[in-house]
Amino acid sequence: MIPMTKSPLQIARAKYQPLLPASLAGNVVLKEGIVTQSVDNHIEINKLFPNTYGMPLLTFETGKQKSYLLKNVGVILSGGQAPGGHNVIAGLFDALKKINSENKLYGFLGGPSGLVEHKYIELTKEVVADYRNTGGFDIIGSGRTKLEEDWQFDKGTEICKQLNINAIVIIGGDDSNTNACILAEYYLKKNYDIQVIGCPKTIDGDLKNEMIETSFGFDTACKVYAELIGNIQRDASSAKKYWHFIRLMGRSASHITLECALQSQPNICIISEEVQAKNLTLNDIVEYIVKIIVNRANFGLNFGTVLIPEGLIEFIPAMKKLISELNDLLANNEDFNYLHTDDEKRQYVKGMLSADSCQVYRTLPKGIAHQLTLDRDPHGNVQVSLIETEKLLIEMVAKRLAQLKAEGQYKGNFASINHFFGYEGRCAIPSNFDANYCYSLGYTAALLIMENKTGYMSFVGNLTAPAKEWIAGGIPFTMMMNLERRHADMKPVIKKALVLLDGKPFKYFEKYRDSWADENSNYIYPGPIQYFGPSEVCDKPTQTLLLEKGI
Ligand code: FBP
Repeated sequence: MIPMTKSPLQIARAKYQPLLPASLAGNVVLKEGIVTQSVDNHIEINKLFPNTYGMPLLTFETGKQKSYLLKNVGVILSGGQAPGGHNVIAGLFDALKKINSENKLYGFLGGPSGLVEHKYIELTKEVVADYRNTGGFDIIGSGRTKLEEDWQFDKGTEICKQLNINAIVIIGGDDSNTNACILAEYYLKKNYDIQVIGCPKTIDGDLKNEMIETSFGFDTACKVYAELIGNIQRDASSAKKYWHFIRLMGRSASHITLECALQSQPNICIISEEVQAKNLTLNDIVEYIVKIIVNRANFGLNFGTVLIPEGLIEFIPAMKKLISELNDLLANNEDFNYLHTDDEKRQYVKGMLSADSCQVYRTLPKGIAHQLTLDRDPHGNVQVSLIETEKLLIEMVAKRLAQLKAEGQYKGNFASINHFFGYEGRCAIPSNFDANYCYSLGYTAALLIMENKTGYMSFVGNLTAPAKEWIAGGIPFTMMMNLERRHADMKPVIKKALVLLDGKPFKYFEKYRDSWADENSNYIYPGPIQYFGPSEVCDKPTQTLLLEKGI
């Protein structure tokens, strides 16, 4: 047998031609829509972005043939991996080359730092060919360097001038597109003639708004996690002896957890935004979980599934206050970094916190307290993926069940297994939805560049319809901005979209969750993503998107 270099699916998938909206298939004309304003803090955002504030919405429609100037473009993958990034690059490349084969695409290596450090490759037909319809960001790599200082922008300008780059495409989440907005404004202010276009990436699903229906990667990642949850549910109801506590990636927002719950119907699912709105404590959450475990045990069912969003800890009001104090403390205190042992750090932190927060900090298991003081990411966020909330909950639930057992109120057996799903889904082979969506986003980005636009995010909408009926255009970055507290200061940022408690996806979950929790359960087993086969199996968008659209 000849050793394999690619799996049969990789080979078959490489031949897949992603679908484009019909309006982009031939020549296009750009239509300007209504002028825009920021989601909040209009006066402040307008003042900070005088050159890019208030630009109109843009859409592409079928048009007449038109000639465009020759352009070289640089592309950056920024932040965490999300399935489909390679297809954004493929769409961008194909559109540039279709318009003029002399147009060039450069990829900056290792994320935004590639621009500053002048590390790049030219993306040729041969390079791109190997990555079409594949997961991962390995074509050029990614990184989390924050582009925010003038010297970084100027280093970027140098390399753009050297390579005759007219435009930069930044493929990233809310923080990276915030940086893209600042960069676009800077280049206009300086008359540098370098355009900046963004693409909405993140598995977290929190880069969405009135116009951006979803970020790319959310569809594939959720489908991968939901498959795994379904498999665990089959195992749980076969073995009948374990409670599985499953933490799901997603940083702050609970979109991934909610979507996975809608796809798999677990016994218990915690939504951070609800915890915050109801002002719940950690003990309230534990009591809620315990009640369901005790009830199922009364029916002889000592097994089940619990979904926990990775950002939960930051949404419990007392914990939020503690984390916010820790953020300020870590941002402004060099001394902390010179302490060596965990105990020294613990003592130091206790001495700096307010009385309330210190009390909360003391009651946390040492491991979790330590995890809360680990380095922030370059955007000042707690690295929630490193905080093992599922283990914290297991520990607290087990303790409470032991108490109830001693009091004769719980007759079951509690054996638990913890899981964390995040990295398993971020580089999966993109679903048909993400493969098509990403290709269209990249293609649209190229057209925005050809139309000399800057300060825009590439936009593809009407996503629950077949791809041919999708619409494409551009949304001004400034339309998505507001002021938020970062690193102890108020900063202009793209507003993160959290789960809306009056939104249709949450309402649906709220209506059915009790019936999923009781002795009858109602597990669903989504199975693996299918790439070839009937459309209702292969092309279905997320439940979140379907419910939001009232479908
Ligand atoms: P982005 O916001 O950059 O898309 O990253 C998403 C994410 O996967 C989060 O869900 C997670 O908390 C974080 O990245 C993990 O970061 P890292 O890749 O640095 O471990």
